[in-house]
Amino acid sequence: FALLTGLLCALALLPAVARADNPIVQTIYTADPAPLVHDGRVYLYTGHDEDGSTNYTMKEWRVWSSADMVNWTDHGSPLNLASFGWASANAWAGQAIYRNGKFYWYVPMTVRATGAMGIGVAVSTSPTGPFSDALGHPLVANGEFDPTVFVDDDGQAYLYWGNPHLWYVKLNPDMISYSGSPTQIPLTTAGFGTRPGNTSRPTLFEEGPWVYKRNGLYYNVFAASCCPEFIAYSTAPGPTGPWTYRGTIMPTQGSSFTNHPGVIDFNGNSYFFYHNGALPGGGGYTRSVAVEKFSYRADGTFPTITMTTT
Ligand code: FUB
Repeated sequence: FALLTGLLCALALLPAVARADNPIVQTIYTADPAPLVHDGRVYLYTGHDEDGSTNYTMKEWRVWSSADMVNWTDHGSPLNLASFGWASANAWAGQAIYRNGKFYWYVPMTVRATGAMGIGVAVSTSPTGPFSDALGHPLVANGEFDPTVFVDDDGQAYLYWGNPHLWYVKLNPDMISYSGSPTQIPLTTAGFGTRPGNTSRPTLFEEGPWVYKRNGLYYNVFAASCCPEFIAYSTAPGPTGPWTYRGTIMPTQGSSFTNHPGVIDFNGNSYFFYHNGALPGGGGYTRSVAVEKFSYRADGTFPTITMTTT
């Protein structure tokens, strides 16, 4: 009995480590994966589908991490709506990035004063937090959401976001202010594909951009069409375009009508993160983050990636 008690006490002191295939998180419903590679680990920032209600009950973000893409540590929720005094609801899809010794986490929420979506930025010296509101007000607030952040090789940082439009702004080196005004990226069918039968939104771009650079080519991976969404991508010779539509990465599959991409290279492999409704009770408001290992083709294009659905 003493041995068993000792073992249980020792286990209680360890961080929570879950061994998972897909979905990565099997204890709660999670959505909107945003992976970050830092110092030999993958940090996975997610949203939390809290009660399955059809209006999204999402009040916090969560962090998980792994050194091997198999065993994941649960770091809890180091950021939530209450961290932002100006926000009232909708802790939706964000992304975190490391720069100059700090972690900056860009997250969209409803702005209480206007009832429209805005994007805040939280800061921490640790990838697992605690994070706090860096500004006390939204960084940008034009009613649109789903930020992605990217620092180019020349040190210029960009924040992109949007639904129904696609916006970008150049961030200052402090990562919590910007120069110039938010600018719309033209949503042309050459750049973002053609949405069949929809004249109000002629291109496939719906939401959830994920912008990065690989081998000199700029990628914008995004949730396409609605609904259900699939994941598609465009490429460009520069961070602001001109974008060329390159096709589908992950077709519509499973019981979630949304999907949301995150792409990284880690330890010599490429990984595509997404969400679906694969947990028991899963669906459009009870989602789960998942990941697939993939290889780019020699010319830098994506293969078709299918979901793990069981
Ligand atoms: O999770 C809430 C919203 O659903 C996200 O902001 C979108 O990307 C979609 O996944």
